[in-house]
Amino acid sequence: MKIKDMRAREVFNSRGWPTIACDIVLEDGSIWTSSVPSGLSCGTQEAKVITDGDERLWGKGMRRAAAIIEQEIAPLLLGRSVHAIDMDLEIRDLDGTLDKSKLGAPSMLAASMSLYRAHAHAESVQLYEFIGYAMGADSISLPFPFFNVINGGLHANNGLIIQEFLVTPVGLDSFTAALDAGVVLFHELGSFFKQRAVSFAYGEEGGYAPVLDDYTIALEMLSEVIATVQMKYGYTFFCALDVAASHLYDADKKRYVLQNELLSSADMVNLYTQLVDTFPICSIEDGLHEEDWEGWKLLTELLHDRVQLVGDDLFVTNPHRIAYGIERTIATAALIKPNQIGSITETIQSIQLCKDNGWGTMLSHRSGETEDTFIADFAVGSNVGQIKMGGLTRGERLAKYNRLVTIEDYLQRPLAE
Ligand code: 2PG
Ligand code: MG
Repeated sequence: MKIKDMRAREVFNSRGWPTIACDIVLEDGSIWTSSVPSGLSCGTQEAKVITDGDERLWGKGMRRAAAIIEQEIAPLLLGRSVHAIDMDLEIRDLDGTLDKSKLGAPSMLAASMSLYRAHAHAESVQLYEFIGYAMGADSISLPFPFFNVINGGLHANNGLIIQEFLVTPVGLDSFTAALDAGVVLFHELGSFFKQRAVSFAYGEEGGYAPVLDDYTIALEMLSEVIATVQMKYGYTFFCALDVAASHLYDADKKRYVLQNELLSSADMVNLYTQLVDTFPICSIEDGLHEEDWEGWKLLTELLHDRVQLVGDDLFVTNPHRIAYGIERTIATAALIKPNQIGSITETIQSIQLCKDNGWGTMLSHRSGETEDTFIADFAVGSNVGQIKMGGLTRGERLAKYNRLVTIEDYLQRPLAE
């Protein structure tokens, strides 16, 4: 089926900052729209974003990015039969840079997502099925969710230096059951904060942002609520952390700054060992700075068989950086964010690389999200295994949880042909 038209426009993300949406119009008149998220605690090696840089909206406008889609990407694709993978790679070649600085990651990714949607439609399959075919998967599966129930770091201004305190239920037989358990824990945690007179707002990712200035206290409270939920409802949870440690590193002092302490990489590894000894932690993301490869090596040596060690800013979904980590046995899993690399096809390659080497993969939203639910389908089709999509408030987060519930329903009760 041929591509008849391609449009793009500036829209706004969950933080009220500009981003872009792209439509692909097929010859049957169907319109396939995608919009891209943006991060706040970004890795420096992420693919580049092109902003307007003029007076409007403090230079953050995305009209230039929209024009790039209409004026540079569209001429390559218009009038041709939609083919997501081939076209994605052609867009990458059109950009021709390593960091996507010519066309910009948002323009390239918005086009890429719409191409996948349009191609799925042309094949008369659901997006998650199409991604499964694109990856040559024998079967597809729902991911294990990690709920970001306490927000800190750059995602909240509450004094907590650790960015994300996540929980994941274990031993449940469906995504819907896991979501149920997450909802129970989320509301029990809210009641707990109210009972203890801990005032809270909601953070950027829809979790609680309690006014606490000590991450140990946050972990103690979370563990207490996990124990209560286990006793009252029979659900078992593990915790996970995204420390986002690049943002704790003071380059002048060459130390990590944690609650007024100055810590070396080895001190940080000691700290994680103590935390893992004390709390039910199963996964730590970005425990160290994105260029602290030596520290990461030590962290991996000491903790690889006790917790999953996830690289986010460290790998930025880039197959070259992931391959470097795999060769040197640094980390045991990669966080996967399509907008860090700028196309769905390259994101698939990164997932594949991890899988081929026995690594874990966790698909991730960004803190500045839109209502787009692409990552829900992507998680299923790519068998990514794990996903984080925020807490259990805010429509842009719940849209993704709800899409996964819908996909699970379609898989359990197939739609009539
Ligand atoms: C992270 C992400 C998503 P941001 O660090 O993992 O949770 O945050 O989108 O702000 O980079
Ligand atoms: Mg992260």
